[in-house]
Amino acid sequence: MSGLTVNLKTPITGEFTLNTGLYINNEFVASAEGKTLEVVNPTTEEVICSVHEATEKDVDAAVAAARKAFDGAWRTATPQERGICLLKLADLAEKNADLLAAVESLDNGKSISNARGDVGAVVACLRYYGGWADKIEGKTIDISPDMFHYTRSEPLGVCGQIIPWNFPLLMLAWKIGPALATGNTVVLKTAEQTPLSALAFAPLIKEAGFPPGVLNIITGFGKVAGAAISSHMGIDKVAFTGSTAVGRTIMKAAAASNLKKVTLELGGKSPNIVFNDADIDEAINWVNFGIYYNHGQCCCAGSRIYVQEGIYDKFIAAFKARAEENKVGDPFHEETFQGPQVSQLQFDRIMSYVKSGKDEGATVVTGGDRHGDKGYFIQPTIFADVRQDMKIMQEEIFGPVAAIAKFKDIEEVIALGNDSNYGLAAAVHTKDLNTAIRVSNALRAGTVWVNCYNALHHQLPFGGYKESGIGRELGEAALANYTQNKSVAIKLY
Ligand code: TXE
Repeated sequence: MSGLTVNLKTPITGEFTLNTGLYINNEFVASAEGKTLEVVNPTTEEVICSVHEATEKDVDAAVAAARKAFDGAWRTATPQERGICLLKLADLAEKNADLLAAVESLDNGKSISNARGDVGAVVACLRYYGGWADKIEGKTIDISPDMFHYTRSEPLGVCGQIIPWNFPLLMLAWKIGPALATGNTVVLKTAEQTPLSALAFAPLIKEAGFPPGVLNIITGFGKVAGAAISSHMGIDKVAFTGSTAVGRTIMKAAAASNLKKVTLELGGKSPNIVFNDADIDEAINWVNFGIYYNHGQCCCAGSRIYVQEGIYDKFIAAFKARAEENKVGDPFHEETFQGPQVSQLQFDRIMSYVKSGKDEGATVVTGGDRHGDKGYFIQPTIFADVRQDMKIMQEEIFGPVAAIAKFKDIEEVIALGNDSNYGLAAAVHTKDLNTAIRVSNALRAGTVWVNCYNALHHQLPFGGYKESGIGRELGEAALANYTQNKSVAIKLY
């Protein structure tokens, strides 16, 4: 493939031209080996276009560009200048919101209303970190009248960032925001399933005033470009969002190469707990949103639903009615809530979990099948009476499949909630403040929501306990992932 652009069309944008090359040094270039990868529309199962596929040589080129920028223009930029670039990037993303959202829906299959929400969150995240750029401070530490001690919060260097397909543009923003605000340079690899929104975003980087090489975006496969990033000797830090299995591989590669710093945001199997005294209509809305938002493709999806015995039957009947109202279909229809799953592979994985739920004897309350006969659509599915040892209660399904079980009391549900290798998120629905606080404190999860779900915000740290990850995204906490402390000790004469 020699071309570096393709003409595409969506119902929102009409025809537009998209760059398909690798974005290195503020320009689109062809992959060194001329390889490409096909991008499939999950709604139609048809190929949208091909984009350039980065291999090891391209990773080397991107790392060289990022290193040059780190040692040069980005190092000499003032913190305020870094912040201004990020703020401009946020403005440009906002200006191009329709295009970015439409490309996201086309490529990922998420409903256009969700895609617009994602772009809004991208803008907010970039602005937030733009504001942080000139507030990264050190300390003076008084030890002796004959010495002067201070610390500096310095960038790590060249950061490799590997992101998944469930929130392609939002994960990009979560990753680049804190990295660039703190003075690092970046080589970011998109997921092979969903490279297009990052390609639509990339030209904004130069327009925002970032010097060449500060932010490089490459498209490619995990086992090739992703592996080259995690084992690269010229990369100082790798940040990853994706499966726990690949997270382990990346950590091993980091250890075996140059001991680059590692942060991981991995899978989850988050408990969503509904007590007898909860406002049942509210709880059902949040439980529905917790599991079916983004088609269940959320690391923090509330996929284990524990309902107290006094309201169990009533809850299941009402939740069934609510889930059946979710509009499944064409992501470009304004009223659509749930589009297709991202790929054939994910569709097959989810359907095999649905089969296992049926085989292990859980009760199908609704759904349990594909939706329609074209595209990777799956019916919103509810399993009730799910035993704790069933696969669908233990493993991350990453699809629109809810597993529900009954519990008696607070001690039992805390034990059930914590009975998982994961610890990303959890939620509690109750009107009793004591119950809410006791359960929130006892659950081993990085985030707990009370009487709501998926209430993420760029100001709040987000990340996992246990096998759900290392480090925190968002908020002030994410800055620590991208800085290192230097102590300077000065002898006074
Ligand atoms: O993820 P992968 P997959 C979970 C979810 C899902 C499962 C599998 O349960 O069903 O993972 O999804 C890159 N070295 N999550 O297979 O493979 C890859 O190119 C370096 C949770 O799609 O982890 C992509 O950019 N990189 C999740 C990214 O890793 C590698 C989001 C994610 O892909 C690599 C997505 C390698 N050896 C899936 N292999 C969340 N936490 O939100 C792959 N990659």
